[in-house]
Amino acid sequence: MTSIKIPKDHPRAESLRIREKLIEHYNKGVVASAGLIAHGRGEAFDYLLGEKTTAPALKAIEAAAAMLLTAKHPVISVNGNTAALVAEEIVKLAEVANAKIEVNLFYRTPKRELAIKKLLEKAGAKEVLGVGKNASARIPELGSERRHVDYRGILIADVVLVPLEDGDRTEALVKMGKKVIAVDLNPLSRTAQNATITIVDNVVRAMPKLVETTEKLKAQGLEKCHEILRNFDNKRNLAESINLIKNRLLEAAEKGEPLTVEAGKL
Ligand code: PTJ
Repeated sequence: MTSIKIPKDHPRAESLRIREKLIEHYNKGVVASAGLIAHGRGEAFDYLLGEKTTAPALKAIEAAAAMLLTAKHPVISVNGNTAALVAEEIVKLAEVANAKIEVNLFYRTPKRELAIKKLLEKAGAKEVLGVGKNASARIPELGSERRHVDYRGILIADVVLVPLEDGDRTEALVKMGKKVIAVDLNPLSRTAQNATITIVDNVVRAMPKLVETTEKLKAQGLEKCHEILRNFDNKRNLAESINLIKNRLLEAAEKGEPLTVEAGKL
């Protein structure tokens, strides 16, 4: 696959840059071919949401930061798309929240595991779990390659952050008694609906905000975190995102105009 030079003044420059990043990392063996398709689905939902971090997403980010800070064994699960798009933010978040980083892939191959580990280490990660023999523990009731987990990571985690997920594992992790924080642009997906906290936002916007919020909240102490968690209701928050999409669609239908989005017109 060839890459293109994106004109700075192109109305979709940012969106095209993200696509190029994914293609580049697909060529390097980090992103799965299906990861490119998954991104396209994400883009469609991002368009419906206005390509910006919405008010419900900000609330979910605050709750996610509180959940990470109050966890005993928080783990950030990393797949191909996430590594390609936000490797540095993953490393920063792991530092601030004192969390482990674990590679967990739907399309698991030893080559991809190593390519993702290398990318995370280049971004500053000192330890990357879930690679090779270390992913020898199993998530019960899960048939996919995602069942392979690290006994020092996801297996013993109480809170798992799963950006860009497929629904099965979220359900399995919740059944194991773990709290799951998902980042998913589709508020209707099984992952979004089953997670403990769902951040309905693009991972490229959500992760830097999550790092920033976790840093701020850490300075405010654990009691503040518990208060935020007591006041957060994931189902209500998801309904707010779905309503936001509904209202934008109704408005566009009434005006007979294209939806307006933050990153320029489609
Ligand atoms: O790297 P691997 O092998 O673990 O494979 C990763 C993919 C993404 C291919 C795999 O997990 C997969 O097939 O995922 P799904 O079932 O297509 O689900 C991906 C979800 O992420 C969809 O609901 C998309 O809307 C959403 N999504 C896509 N891009 C983004 C996103 N959510 C947030 N930010 C994005 N940039």
